[in-house]
Amino acid sequence: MLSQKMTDYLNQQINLEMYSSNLYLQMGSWCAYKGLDGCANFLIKHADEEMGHMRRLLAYVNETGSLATLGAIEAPETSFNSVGDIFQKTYKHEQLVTSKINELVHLAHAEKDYATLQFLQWYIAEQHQEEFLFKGILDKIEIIGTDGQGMFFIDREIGELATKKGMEATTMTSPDNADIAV
Ligand code: OFO
Repeated sequence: MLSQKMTDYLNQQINLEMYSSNLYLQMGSWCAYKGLDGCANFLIKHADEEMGHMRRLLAYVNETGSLATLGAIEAPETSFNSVGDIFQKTYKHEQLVTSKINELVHLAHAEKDYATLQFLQWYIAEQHQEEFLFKGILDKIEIIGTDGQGMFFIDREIGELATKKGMEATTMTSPDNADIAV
């Protein structure tokens, strides 16, 4: 059984994961509008993954006998300066998500809530992968550049990552959670 405080924190995380999904979907929409199909595919696929993160939390809260609740979700920004701007923002956003997961972990420790601590292990590993992924994209943008043909290559590279990321996520998923794998 979850404490009220833990229920509230987990519900806030549900909201943040939904916001993450909307943010990446909006970014994907901007890329599609600009003709950057590789970046659009990657970001829209990533938006789906964030919904998976949300559903995993929602299932856990309800399994404990608490009520998972959906609050209002802040609208994401709609215009961006460049692909570099987008991926700097995704990296920064993932760092924020990591800090929120860490807060949940600290609370679970403080409350000796070992079931939630165990549940959160997946998110700790996932956040490591997410930060690694977005930092890698930023490095590619830095190395290749987005001038002239650079943008064409960046878009292709990021489009290819959409497939690779799916493979990584599959191998990270524990058998217990396979039904909600993302
Ligand atoms: Fe992109 O991270 Fe969710 O948890």
